[in-house]
Amino acid sequence: MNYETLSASKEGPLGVITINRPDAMNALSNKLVHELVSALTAFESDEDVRCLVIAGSERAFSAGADIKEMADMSAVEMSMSGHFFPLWDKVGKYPKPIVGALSGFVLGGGLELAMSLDVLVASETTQLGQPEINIGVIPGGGGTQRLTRAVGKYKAMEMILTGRRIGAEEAKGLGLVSRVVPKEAYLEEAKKVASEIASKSPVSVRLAKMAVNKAFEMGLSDGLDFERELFYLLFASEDAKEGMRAFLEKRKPDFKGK
Ligand code: CO8
Repeated sequence: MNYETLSASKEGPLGVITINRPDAMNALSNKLVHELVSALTAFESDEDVRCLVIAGSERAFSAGADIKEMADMSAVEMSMSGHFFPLWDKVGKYPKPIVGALSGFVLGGGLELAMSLDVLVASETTQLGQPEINIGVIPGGGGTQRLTRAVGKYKAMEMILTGRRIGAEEAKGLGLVSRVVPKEAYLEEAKKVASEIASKSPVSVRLAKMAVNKAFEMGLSDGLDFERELFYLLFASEDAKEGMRAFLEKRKPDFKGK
């Protein structure tokens, strides 16, 4: 597929999406989010794609929603099906694992996009923030909820109420990114992590992602029950039998996603 605002390509078992609006700091325009969801949907139905990577450029993963586009919009226009808002939840509910390759500005909707992904690799130049307060709005793509769950109430309040950005190392200390690497290496490192995930059973990866995400929605007791049901369910998969047999036979497993 050809897209205007991003590129999407396959690299072995990886689906790689690169956001590409250099003139606007990769701001998330309506078109961009539609194309992003369309690329995600295409990779979802491609059985060869076992893990995705979403990257921007070295200068900006994304500086958030497109302010030029939003400035004159009405609430009604935003909530209608032609706009990306009704589509947005698909990103956070995506079934396959996604590694975010972060560098430069990761702001507003850009940080909300990152926080909808599963593993975040950041270049040491990364700056993360929710600056919406500076333009008279608030995070609208999940920031008040996901940032609070990721870093706790007080840091989230500070970031959201002041709009202040934090650097990659501070973000790592807060558990907001998984790892920080030099700027030359962030994309390769993200692909390395994605390849490692892609080598596992797609069935157990999918259920593991589902179970971890449920931790944000359920109480502990219900969450533990949910996890146990998924654990039992995996014993119906060929991959679980293969994985355990391969361990006992001292060889690498050959996971088929069945
Ligand atoms: N939207 C549109 N254009 C942008 C955006 C943006 N978010 N960010 C940067 N640009 C444009 C600039 O207007 C400028 O364009 P031009 O050359 O035509 O004037 C170009 O990118 C380069 O930007 P700067 O000249 O400002 O570059 P600097 O290096 O001086 O500054 C910053 C970089 C710090 C990133 C600065 O551009 C900035 O503060 N940008 C705005 C960040 C922001 O406020 N983001 C939040 C937006 S609101 C939001 O995200 C709500 C989320 C709602 C949910 C969305 C779910 C998807």
